[in-house]
Amino acid sequence: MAFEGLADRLQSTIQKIKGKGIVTEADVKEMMREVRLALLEADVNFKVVKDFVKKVTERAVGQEVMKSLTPGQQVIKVVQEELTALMGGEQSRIAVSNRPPTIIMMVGLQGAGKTTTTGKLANLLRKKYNKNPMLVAADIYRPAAIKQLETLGKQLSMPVFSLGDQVSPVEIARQAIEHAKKEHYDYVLIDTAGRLHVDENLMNELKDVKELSKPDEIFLVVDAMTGQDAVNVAESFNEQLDITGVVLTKLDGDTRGGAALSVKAVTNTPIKFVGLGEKMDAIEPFHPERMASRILGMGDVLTLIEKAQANVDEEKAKELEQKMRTMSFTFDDFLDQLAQVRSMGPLDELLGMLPGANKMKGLKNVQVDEKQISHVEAIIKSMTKKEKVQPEIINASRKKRIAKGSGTSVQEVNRLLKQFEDMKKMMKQMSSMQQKGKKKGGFKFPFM
Ligand SMILES: Nc1nc2c(ncn2[C@@H]2O[C@H](COP(=O)(O)OP(=O)(O)O)[C@@H](O)[C@H]2O)c(=O)[nH]1
Ligand SMILES: [Mg+2]
Repeated sequence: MAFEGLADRLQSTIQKIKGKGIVTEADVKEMMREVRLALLEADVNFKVVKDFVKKVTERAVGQEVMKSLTPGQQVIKVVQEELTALMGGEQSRIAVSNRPPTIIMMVGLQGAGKTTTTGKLANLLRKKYNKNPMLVAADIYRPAAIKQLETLGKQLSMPVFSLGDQVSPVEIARQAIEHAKKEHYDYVLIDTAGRLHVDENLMNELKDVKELSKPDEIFLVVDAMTGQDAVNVAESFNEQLDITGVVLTKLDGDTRGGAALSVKAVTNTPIKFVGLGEKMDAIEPFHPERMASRILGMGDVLTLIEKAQANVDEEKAKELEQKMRTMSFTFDDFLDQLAQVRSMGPLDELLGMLPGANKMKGLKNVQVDEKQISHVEAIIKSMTKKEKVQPEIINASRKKRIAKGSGTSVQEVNRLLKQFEDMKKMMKQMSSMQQKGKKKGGFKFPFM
C-alpha cells in the first residue's frame, strides 16, 4: 500500500500525544522530531519538511492549543491541516475552452504513464463530463507508441488521430486540431513523446507543439514511485513549459509518498489527478484533505462513501454507511452489498480506506479474491436465516451441511466465517473510536 511506512510512523507518533490532557512545548518538539524523520524517510523534499515542521510547531505551541480542551487531539488536527495545505487545495477541474476544442497536452518522461493517462482522462471526460474527446498520437519516436494509443482508443471506442511516425509532432498537432474542429470534437488530448531524462531536444519539440496548439492545459505525468526524482522532473518541466497540473501515477504501488507531499510545495503546481492502476478507470481526482487523513490513519471514508454513491443509489449507500457504523451487519447484508461493493473496486482496496484499517493485522485475511466471490455467494445462500444473523452458532455439522449445499469445502466456509469476523471486528473498532470521540467532546476527527 502506498504511504505505508509514513502512515505507520506518523500514526505511532500520534498515538503518544493523542490522549494527552496537557501538551507542553517539549512534547510538541519531541513529536515534531519524529514527524520530521518520518517525512524525510518517505522521501519528502528536505526544504519542504523543514518548512512544514516549523509551521506545525509554531501553531501547535501557540495559544490555539493551550485553550483547547483536548490538546493532544488539537495537535493532530494541526498536523492534518498543514499536511492538507502542503498538498494544495482541491484542484481536479479540467479546463473548458470557450472556443472548442479544448486542448490538453500530455507531457512527461518515458514510462511515466502519459499514454495510459491520456486514455484515462479521455474516458473520464466522456463518462463524467459527457464530452466527446479525440486522442492524438504525437509520440513518433517509440515504435509501439502509436499502436499503444490506437489500442486504447479501440478499447474505449474513442477516435485516435495519427499520421504515422514520419510526420513531425507539430504538424500532427496542427492537422489534428483542424480535424477536431471540423468533426466537432470538444476535447483534443495530445499524447507526446518522453525521454528517459529531461532533455533539451525534447523540451524544444514540446515547446513547438505548445506554441502551435496553445493548449488550455498542460498536464505533466509523473511516476509517484520515483519519489524525489519526480519532484525534480516536475520542476524542470514546469520551468520550460509552464505546466498547469500534475498527474501522479502508480499510486497503487508502494510509493513512500515523497512526490505527493512535495510536488505542490516545490513547483507550486497542483496535483490534479492520481493514477491508481493500469485499467482505464483507475484515475481519481486528487483530494489533499483525504490523502492527509489517510496518511494519519483517519481513513478515507469520504472517498468510500463517494464511491458507494457513484455506484449504488443514495438510499443504499446511506444504509451501508449506517450498517458499517452501527455494526448491525449480517451475512444477508454482506451478500446484498457484495455485488454493489464489487462494482466500486477491489474489496481489499476499499477496506484499506476505512479508518484504522491499516492498523489491523486481521485485515490481511479479509482479501476477497474476486474469482471466489461466486463461492462466497453460494456459501451464504446455503446458510439458514438464523445462521446468517448469528454466525457463531455455525458448528462443525452445520459447516459440513453448508459446504455440501454450496458445492464448496468446509475450509472455504471456515475462511469466510473468519473473514466476516475480522470485518466485524474492524467495524467495532471504528465504532468505538467514534464513541470515544463523542464522549470527550470538543475535537472530532472528520467523518467519524
Ligand atoms: N500500476 C500502475 N501502472 C501504471 C499507471 N499508469 C501507467 N501505468 C503503467 O506504466 C507503464 C508505462 O505507461 P505508459 O502510459 O506507456 O507511459 P508513457 O511512456 O509515459 O506513455 C505501462 O505499463 C502502464 O500500464 C498507474 O497508475 N498504476
Ligand atoms: Mg507513451
